[in-house]
Amino acid sequence: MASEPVRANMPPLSLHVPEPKFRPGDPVDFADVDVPPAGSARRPDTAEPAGRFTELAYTLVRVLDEEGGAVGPWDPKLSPDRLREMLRAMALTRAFDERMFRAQRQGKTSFYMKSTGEEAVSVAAAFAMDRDDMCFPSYRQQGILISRGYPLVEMMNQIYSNSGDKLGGKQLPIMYSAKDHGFFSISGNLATQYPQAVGWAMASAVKGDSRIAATWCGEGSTAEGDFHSACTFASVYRAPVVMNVVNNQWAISSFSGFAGAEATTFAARAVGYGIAGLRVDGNDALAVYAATQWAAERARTNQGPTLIEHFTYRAEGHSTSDDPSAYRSAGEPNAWPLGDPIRRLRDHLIALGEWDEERHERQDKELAAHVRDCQKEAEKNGILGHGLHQPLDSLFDGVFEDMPWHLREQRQMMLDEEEASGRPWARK
Ligand SMILES: Cc1ncc(C[n+]2csc(CCOP(=O)(O)OP(=O)(O)O)c2C)c(N)n1
Ligand SMILES: [Mg+2]
Repeated sequence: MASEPVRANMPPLSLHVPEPKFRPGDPVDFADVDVPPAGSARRPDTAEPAGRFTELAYTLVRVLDEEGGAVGPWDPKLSPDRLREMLRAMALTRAFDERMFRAQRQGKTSFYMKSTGEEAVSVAAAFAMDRDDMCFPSYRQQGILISRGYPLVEMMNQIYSNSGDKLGGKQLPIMYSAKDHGFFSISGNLATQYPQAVGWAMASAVKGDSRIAATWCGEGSTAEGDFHSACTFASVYRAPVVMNVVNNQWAISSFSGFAGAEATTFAARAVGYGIAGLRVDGNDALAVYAATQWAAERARTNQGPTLIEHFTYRAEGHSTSDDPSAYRSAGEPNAWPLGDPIRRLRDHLIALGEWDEERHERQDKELAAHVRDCQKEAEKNGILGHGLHQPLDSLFDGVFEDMPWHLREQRQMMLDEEEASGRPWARK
């Protein structure tokens, strides 16, 4: 019910409710997306005060140009071997995603999340950081684990929650945890990894260690309070941390406007906190590598945190539970002006004379076969709903060092009921 206006001579107040530009069926034109030329952003010294390069929060650091060249001051000048390794890790991430997506459709797991189109964001960052730096990822940075050589079979065991799952079937599929690979347990609660990463980085400094932390969240997650408290702590104590915002334009069915993208960039959040801010072409593996390397050096030399916005596009659904055709135009993924990260790195290597299409195709086939072999191996430990689960009484393990009496009681009740029901999986 509308209330009586207090000031009859004033227009009524109203709110701006963001609306995405394109909905299902709309033709897509991204002409108003500002894409500055590759090589045009300046590269400040890593010791420069953040306030001196605020323009870098509003442009795009880009290295790969439209002809497959690598240009400008951010070119990390990687060897062809290193470029090929990075290309392989990105292609392997995509092959893994394809296979696991299909496994979900075949009913072998309840859930999967792809990172299609965003492989550069995780893989190039993993290549630029040191192996012992600690990563606090969101659920879309499987490329870090893959780049660090974590066994695919272990990832699959977790996805299947089978008897080989090191996490004991206690985590949602894809929420890996691999301490020995510097990969912090993924949490489903958005942005919790941000304060955790800053806290870990502060602890590393307090202990006089030289390891830094890095964290990732989606652009939608920057609307969470945790993102902002993490930025405050990181800024105040100059924590040695690299904070990444993966702006893939969508947060399930909410477009980036609901997290503030209509008014400013996500990298510009850094300006208000007095943190170094970089806005990077997230589909340009060399730009992601260079920005991460720059931010890591800044952190390691006690110059403080960096907030990096990776401007990219979520090429497919949010997860296997999502259907993007219900809320966005099918034309968007192909019209996205920053292209595909794997194709762009491939074209660069081809332009250098260090790769060719035939080798690329052969590699794709090899990787698909490798993933298939790993899948067969993992399925020996079981899939969703087909025996070979974690023992039922392990449900209560791994939480308390000494199980409290009431949990011991509950555990016994469960086992007694299972025994009485005669269900086969009551037995180990
Ligand atoms: C605190 C919290 N709120 C809501 C959700 C439900 N949720 C899961 S993913 C997601 C979208 C996140 O989007 P974004 O941060 O842009 O990351 P992206 O999925 O695009 O990588 C939402 C709303 C959640 N998991 N946690
Ligand atoms: Mg998003």
